[in-house]
Amino acid sequence: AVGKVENYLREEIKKHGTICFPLIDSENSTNDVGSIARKVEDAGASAILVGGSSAIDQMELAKVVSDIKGAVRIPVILFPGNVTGVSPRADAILFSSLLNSEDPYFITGAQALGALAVKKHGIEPLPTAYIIVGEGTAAWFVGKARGIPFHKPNLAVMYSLAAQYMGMRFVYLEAGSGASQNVTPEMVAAVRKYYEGILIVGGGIKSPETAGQIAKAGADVIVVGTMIEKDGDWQQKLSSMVKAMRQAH
Ligand code: 1GP
Repeated sequence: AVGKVENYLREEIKKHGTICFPLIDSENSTNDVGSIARKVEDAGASAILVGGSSAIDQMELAKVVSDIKGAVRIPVILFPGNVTGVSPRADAILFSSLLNSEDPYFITGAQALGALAVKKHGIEPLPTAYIIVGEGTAAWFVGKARGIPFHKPNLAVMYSLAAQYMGMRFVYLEAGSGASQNVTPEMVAAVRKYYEGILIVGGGIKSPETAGQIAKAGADVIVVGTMIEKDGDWQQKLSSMVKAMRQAH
């Protein structure tokens, strides 16, 4: 069933066209994660993703989630790289299957191991097909993905439509954190034409121009990670990116 967070996200998308999920990495973040969260909320974020591809320290992750929850009103959504990414106080989780992994662990194994913890903590699961595009990033390497070539949008369409037919209400086209190339607007547009769910796009997006193009191509959600905390005026830049996403519609 569709839960509270998902309904809220659907409303936000209806209102703004494309919304932004800044990603806060529980491992690389500074001590004052609360103030960063407040800044991204002020910049216009609709929710905050908390992740880390190797979330080693679950106590640290729990504290990061807790600090963010105490600082903002927007939902905190877990973006786990493994079972260790499940944390009690989050509002929701991108309950993801890495569809183009070559290792069943990342398709159904980790999911089975983590499912009861999600239930126990009352975290809302957002059924997500995680699809990795390109090669050479940490997500690609750790997830043993057979990355979809950037110039083969049809392959992304095939996976996305399969995800829809399997009941997944979210598709996340992921170029990988810090990717030198982002998912192309052409690929986003091709998937948009067929996939009837919430389309998330991320990896290597760090300018208002790119954010605008991807929003225009039909992304519902754009994830921005690496850019946060990068330079002195990142907050200003993030808010320009959010504006560009909204103006694309
Ligand atoms: C990574 O898509 C996200 O999972 C964000 O990527 O860090 O490159 O913004 P960046």
